[in-house]
Amino acid sequence: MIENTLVLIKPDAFDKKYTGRILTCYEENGLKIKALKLLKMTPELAAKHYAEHIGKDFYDELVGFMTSAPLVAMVLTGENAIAKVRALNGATNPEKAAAGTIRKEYAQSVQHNAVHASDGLESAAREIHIFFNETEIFD
Ligand code: RTP
Ligand code: MG
Repeated sequence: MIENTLVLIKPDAFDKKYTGRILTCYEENGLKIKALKLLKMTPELAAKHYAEHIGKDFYDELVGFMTSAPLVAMVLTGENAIAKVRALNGATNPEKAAAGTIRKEYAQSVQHNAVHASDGLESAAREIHIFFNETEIFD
């Protein structure tokens, strides 16, 4: 099934100039960019995007980090894009991420872990529309 997914290159990886290498990884694995922008998250945007994590012990630190500096937001599309991108990203904690995954290569810690990707069809549809309107998404 062709799916769309919302991907963020988080402030740590953007600041370290890993954007090009991360985009190349996605493109070389059959994914296509449908939308792309640079932005700084606000606490309000973070609360929408991370609604499922509000109240967890890591939430305040997560929002502090995600709002600290610019990040890259994109919509990727392709066959099984949601699972494919999460496999390319690797485990949340880079210490547990498999060799060759983006988090193994480019992440420092469970918090500063380089990338985000939607975890299902419902979250993908919800997250895409937090960051992009229809005029910014191309086929
Ligand atoms: P993501 O949403 O970023 O693609 O990653 P994920 O599904 O693998 O991780 P999730 O459980 O959704 O957590 C969202 C982000 O919160 C930070 N986090 N910190 N124990 C902790 O300190 C902790 N747990 C999660 C990470 O930045 C994670 O990507
Ligand atoms: Mg998640």
